[in-house]
Order: sequence, then structure tokens, then C-alpha cells
Amino acid sequence: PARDALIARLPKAELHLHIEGSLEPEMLFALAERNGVAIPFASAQEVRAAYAFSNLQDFLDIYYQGMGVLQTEQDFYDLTWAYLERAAADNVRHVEIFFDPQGHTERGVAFETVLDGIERALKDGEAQLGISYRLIMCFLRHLSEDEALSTLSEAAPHVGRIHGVGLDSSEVGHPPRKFERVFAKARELGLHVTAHAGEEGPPAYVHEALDLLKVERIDHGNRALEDPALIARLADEGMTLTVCPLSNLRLCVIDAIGASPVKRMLDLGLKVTVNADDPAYFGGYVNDNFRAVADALDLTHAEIVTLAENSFAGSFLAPADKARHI
Ligand code: ES4
Ligand code: ZN
Repeated sequence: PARDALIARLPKAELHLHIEGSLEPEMLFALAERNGVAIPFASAQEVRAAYAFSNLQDFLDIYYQGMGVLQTEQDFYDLTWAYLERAAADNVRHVEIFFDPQGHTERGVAFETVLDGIERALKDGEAQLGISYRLIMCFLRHLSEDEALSTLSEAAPHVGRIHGVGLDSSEVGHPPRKFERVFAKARELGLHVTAHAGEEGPPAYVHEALDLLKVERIDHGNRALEDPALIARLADEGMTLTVCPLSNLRLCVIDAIGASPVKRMLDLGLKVTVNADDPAYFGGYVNDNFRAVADALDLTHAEIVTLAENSFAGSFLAPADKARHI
């Protein structure tokens, strides 16, 4: 259909993508073999069958387990390069990818090993695929703020190679206020700031991300729609929301794609974007997410174009570079 053709050819920026969540079962197997890591599955098919989640924590347990096969600089390169080739096929022109250094350093993999491999692929992607990039380091919110502060210290010599910080992992019980000091330090270092909020957590967590962490974007933000005053504020501030429809479905944040907040957010004048989150685990890359919501919510061509424009407008690109894309 014409809608699918539009989605395929529209230039897009991807703003909510965990690089470790792009580890496809085939690569999981290949790296397990290459590194001599035992995994409790006999085939890629068996792995996919295990990806049935009831909530965020269910998924995170499998996600952290999957990361265990990533050990060398080349592993992080291969992971990131495979994602970039897939992104190029979806006409993604700019990526702002998350990585979870604490998921690796706690297993004895050096911070620099992770950063070097991811960055080398991003540079190759820029040179060979024409995809510009920013790299966002996430703090795992189920760990302490002191651990996040140590991670920020490890990153500090690499400011310039890392462009921003984010906050991810188990949301409920780990509110943004727990990370107020580390986000202040990150901002002092000149880093951009974003945070997952309102995926499973209440609207109060979105307020905290704005007021205490002073974020420039809200990752997910679904539950902001429960709070009219918060909606008005997000609209007023032109805050970008990075919504992930297939992720929401697979993590039971919504019970059908038709319940995705994308259309309601557009109607409310919010700067919503469509993203893949963890495509290897949730069954689709960015164009799959666009097609899913466009079909289920019967989006117009103009609305689909707006979603793509919002992705560049909400990026950490300089204004002149945003303008080149929109
Ligand atoms: C994540 Cl969907 C989601 N939510 C929170 N943390 C995450 N880490 C990777 N994917
Ligand atoms: Zn996410």
C-alpha cells in the first residue's frame, strides 16, 4: 500500500534504540560459540520462542542474560554494525543509540572495550552508510546512584565520544529522584540528558524527570496521558516523547497496537516519535513499528510525515543539521 511505500522512503532518525537489544538470536549463537559461552538454548528458533514477556522485568532478565555473549571489542563492533546495516535498509539517516555500560563492566568487560567497539562501527556507519550518530550512555536504575556516579567518572575522559546520558532498566521503585545528583554532574560535563519515564511508572516519574533531572526528552512517556496538567506541560515545552509501539505490546504496556498512544499524542499536539527500543526482542525494527501504528491507528500520510519530522526535531543534532533533514 501507499502508506508502506511512504514509510519505507521517509528519512528517519531513531532516538530510542538499546544497542544490546538489537542482538538477534543468530548473532547470540555465533558469539556464544566464538567466546565459549554456554547458553540454555539449542537453536535461534528456541530463543525466539522464549521471548514471551508479561512485563518489563520479565524481558530485562532475558536481556541481561543475552548480553553475556558480548565480550570483545569486535563483538561490540559486530553488534553495532549489524544494527546500522538494518537501520540503513529502513532509511534511517541519524541514530541516537543507548548502551548499558554497567551491564558489561559488572561482568568484567572494560568500559573502553564497549565504547571502542560501538564507536568504531558508528564511525564506519557514518562513512559507508551516511548515517550520523550520537551515543547515549544509560545508567541502570535498579543499581545505586553511587554506582551511576562511578560509571559517570569512567565516562568523563570520553566526553566528546559520548554525547548524552539516559536512565533505563526496572522503572517502578526506582524513581528519577534517585539519580538527581548524577544527572546534575552529567549536565555539568555538557552531556545531553534523557530518561525512561512513564513506561510502567506513574506520571509523577515523568514530572520528576523534567523537574529534577531536567531531561531534554522523555523515553516512552505513555502514562503521561493519565495527567492532564502534565500533558499541557509537555505540549507547552515541545517535549519529545520516544514511543516504542511493538515494545509496548510485547511488554504488555498496551494490550493491542490499536491502544498505542501515538495517535492520541499527535492529536494533543505532543512531539511524539516512533522507535524500535529492543528490535531483536520485540519483533521489529523502526519501519515495522511505523507500519504497525499506521495500520492500527489509520494514520494519514501527513501524520506519518510528522512522526518522521519529529524524530529529527527531537534529536540532539545542531539546529542547522536538523533543518537539512526536515
Ligand atoms: C528497556 Cl523497554 C526498556 N525499558 C527499560 N529499560 C530497558 N533497557 C532495555 N530496554
Ligand atoms: Zn528503552
